[in-house]
Amino acid sequence: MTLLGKGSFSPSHPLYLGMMGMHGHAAANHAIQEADLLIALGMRFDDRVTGNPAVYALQARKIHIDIDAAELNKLIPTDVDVHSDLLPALAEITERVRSKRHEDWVGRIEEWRSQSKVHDTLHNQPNEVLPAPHIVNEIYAATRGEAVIVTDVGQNQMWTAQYYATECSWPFLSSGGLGTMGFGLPAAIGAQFARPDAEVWAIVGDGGFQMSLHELATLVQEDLPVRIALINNRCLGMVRQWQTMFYGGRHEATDLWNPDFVRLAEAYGIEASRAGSLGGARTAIAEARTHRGPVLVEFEVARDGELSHVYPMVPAGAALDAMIHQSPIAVQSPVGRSSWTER
Ligand SMILES: Cc1ncc(C[n+]2csc(CCOP(=O)(O)OP(=O)(O)O)c2C)c(N)n1
Repeated sequence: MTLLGKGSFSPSHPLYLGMMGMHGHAAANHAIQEADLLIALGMRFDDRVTGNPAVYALQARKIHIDIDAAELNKLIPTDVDVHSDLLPALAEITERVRSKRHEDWVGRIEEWRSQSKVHDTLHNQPNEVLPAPHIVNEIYAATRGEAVIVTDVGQNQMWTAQYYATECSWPFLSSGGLGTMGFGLPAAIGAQFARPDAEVWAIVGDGGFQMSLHELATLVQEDLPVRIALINNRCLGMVRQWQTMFYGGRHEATDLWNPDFVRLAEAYGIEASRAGSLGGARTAIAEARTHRGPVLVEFEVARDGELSHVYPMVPAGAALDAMIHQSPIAVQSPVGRSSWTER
């Protein structure tokens, strides 16, 4: 699925592959590149999901169904395009096709997936480090996927998309193609108004949070129990990652001076805490869940080094299956493998 498609197909289904694209799951990207048929439902083949369009899914015949006729044959030439709302189109197609099994193909996908660590449960982590994916995993484990998850834009967004396995009836709200930093907190406020009884988490970075943090006042004024998970890497992490990986480490205008977020939240009358270790994060998340008003938890994560990057990554302009994976130096892996490497 695409970033905005999260929540439309259950992650517990055996054919669920996760997210595709630049920071997608390796199995999804490999499957797309090697498929002989792609049925694209309501997606628009943005470069963030295709990688280099010239070498995108070359073996696949492509069927594209979209409600917006302008999207058909815009970026990727298709064999069949259907201008329709998905619901009637899928209902009609389902009537006409017979179900088939493709054991070999599913087996290959299983192999790619078994080599991937994204979505693995976390065990035996050293307590002194706090890789950002673990924060999302802890929120996922605590909420069992039953929360409204809202992200900001940047690394926080990609980690959340990768590690929070959104169940169908639970929305995943994220700013897609517009990529609007500052989206997270106001969108979470809207979500909490819409679902007053739901547990709403805003997972944000320190840069984007500062673009709309004045809305903390709205949280208090309206007594909205939004939980804010602030992943503080003291920089504009996503842009800095590109500077590190593709611009010779020249970090220009991406390091941030930040206020003391805990004291800032407290100044608004919002309960706040800080965590810099896995154990601390787990405790802080558990406490945040029991609090009945708005709450902010600041998670201190690395600004530099391999743990500060989102992996896997398809470099801009590369083929979708030319993913860069974390070099095998990092922390003990979640499931006892020797590294965080995803193949
Ligand atoms: C309003 C706006 N300005 C700039 C960008 C470009 N941009 C995308 S991600 C990013 C960095 C985000 O940093 P932060 O909010 O700290 O999140 P992190 O990537 O560190 O998780 C920037 C500057 C954007 N998407 N929106």
